[in-house]
Amino acid sequence: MISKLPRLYLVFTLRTFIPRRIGAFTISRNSMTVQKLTAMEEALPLARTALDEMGEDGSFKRREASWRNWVSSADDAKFPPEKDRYHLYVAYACPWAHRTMITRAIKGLQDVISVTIVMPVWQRTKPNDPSDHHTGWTFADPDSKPFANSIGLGGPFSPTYPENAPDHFLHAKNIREVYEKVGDKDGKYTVPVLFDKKLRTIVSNESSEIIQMLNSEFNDFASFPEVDLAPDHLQESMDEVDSWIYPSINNGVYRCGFAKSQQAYDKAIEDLTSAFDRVEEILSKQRFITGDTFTLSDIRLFVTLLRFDEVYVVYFKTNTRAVANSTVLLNYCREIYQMNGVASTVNMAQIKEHYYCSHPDLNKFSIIPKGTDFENLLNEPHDRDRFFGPQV
Ligand SMILES: N[C@@H](CCC(=O)N[C@@H](CS)C(=O)NCC(=O)O)C(=O)O
Repeated sequence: MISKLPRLYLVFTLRTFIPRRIGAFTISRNSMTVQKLTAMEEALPLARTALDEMGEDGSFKRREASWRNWVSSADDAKFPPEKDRYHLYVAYACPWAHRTMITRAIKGLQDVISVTIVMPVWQRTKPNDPSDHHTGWTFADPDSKPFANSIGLGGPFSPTYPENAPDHFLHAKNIREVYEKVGDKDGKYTVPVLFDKKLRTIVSNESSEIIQMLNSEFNDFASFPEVDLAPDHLQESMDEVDSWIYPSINNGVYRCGFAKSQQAYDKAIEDLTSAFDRVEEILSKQRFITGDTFTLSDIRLFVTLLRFDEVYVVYFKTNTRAVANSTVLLNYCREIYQMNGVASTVNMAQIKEHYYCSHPDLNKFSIIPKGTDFENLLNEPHDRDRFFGPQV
């Protein structure tokens, strides 16, 4: 049956569980996507990181998340909203995970959905298996010793920080083990993970969907149920801005940083630069990205702008622009940073430690550039009150 499928990328609906690989195809079960593997991908072990996701032209091609269930208050829902049933595994460093932490804070769900924050620097996930070179997110381990990067250089990095915790629930050593304990067959061990403590399984590992669930499905328990970050009347505008901000800015910085050909980088930086200018232009005329209301689309944009100057400009070579050079974008970031609970979700030290120290291919000795303390700029008063509109 598979041999009759068209040769390139295919999308079709699968209702039943299907193993990860059939011939030259990979099937991610819950996203229901079938993709033809490149020869390079076929040679790779099952466990893989984003750095392995390359097109034949050297461009970064992010694979879709594989766990795509929804928390829902529908009568027959498998995952109904409940207090203290769901858990988030996140990293301070990860912009996609950061979306979920900000949404949780702004809705006031801290007492409803528990969180574990993984350690910033990726480590070997099967250190006792010489044939397994996968590196990924690990939990804090107070009994472990300081370590170097995955090729034995840089550091020493601490195996524990006060903000990070061991996995008290599943007792996994790393995020890969969480996926393995629930029978994952996809082999990409990403955060954020929305975990169901009752059914002991992953609900979703797709941040764009988790933030929608946090916004709308937990209002019976939220401290701020009246805050709607995705009002119906703005849905179309949100989809429109997300549709170009995601590929050119959110994922655009990764397309720049993970490019393995000049041509791929040139295309990515051109897209990023023009989208950055477009965002600046929009926000010079209105308070938020879809108008006068703060929405999930602002959260999605903010997490990339927050990391832009300290990380992406240097590490991902996105040096055509800087947020600190834009009065408009700096003030936009200030306003969001100063919203209820948002600053407590930001840990710039861990953001920098993660990026600069987790990919020895890009920074062999894991040197962390000093930077100019971008986060401190965000404590200054903002000027966004010049636009009318409700504040969160
Ligand atoms: N589509 C996912 C992407 C998540 C993602 O790529 N997370 C990165 C951290 S920023 C990760 O965990 N990467 C692990 C890896 O590449 O192995 C989402 O938005 O939730």
